Amino acid sequence: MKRTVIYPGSFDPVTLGHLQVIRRAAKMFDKVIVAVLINSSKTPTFSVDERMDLLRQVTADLENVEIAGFDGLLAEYARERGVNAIVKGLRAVSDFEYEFQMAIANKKLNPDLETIFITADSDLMYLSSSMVREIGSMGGDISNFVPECVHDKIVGRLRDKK
Ligand code: COD
Repeated sequence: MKRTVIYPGSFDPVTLGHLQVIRRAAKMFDKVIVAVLINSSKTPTFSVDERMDLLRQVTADLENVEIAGFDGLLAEYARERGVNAIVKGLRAVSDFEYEFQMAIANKKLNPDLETIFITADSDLMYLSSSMVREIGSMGGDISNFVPECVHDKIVGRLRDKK
């Protein structure tokens, strides 16, 4: 049986932390669907198309990774796609409570759905998209935080947004 997982998130924009979680998941599973939330209550800095485009570029070498968009409940999307496991990234303890709550809620909404947690390396543990947006929009150096191949695109967009 083919083992497929969904890695959902905002990816606004994709960071080296996200990329490490994707790479680790791609080694463990036959297929990884990276699913970008479309209907977020947060106002995104990058459009869904831009976020998906950046994700496609940084995962171009990974044959078993698909980039998709999803709307509504993750538990429903997983059911629609016939997938019974989702991958989440865990950073510091601060992520734990929120992620734990979501794992329980998702399991209640879809009892077949398991949540699997993957950590990034300790040097990427502090990294978040919001930090990248803030540093980048103030002209700081984000080259240690985002994949090299999309660095200039992200810097350009953050500058335009200012
Ligand atoms: N190291 C390790 N993991 C990381 C790092 C890092 N440096 N940075 C981010 N991550 C992990 C996050 O912990 C998260 O698991 C994932 O990567 C994505 O992160 P973000 O910030 O891009 O995305 P979020 O956390 O805003 O995504 C939230 C979801 C879209 C998953 C959530 O809102 C959702 O499922 N929404 C759909 C509606 C729904 O079903 N709601 C009910 C949920 S119970």
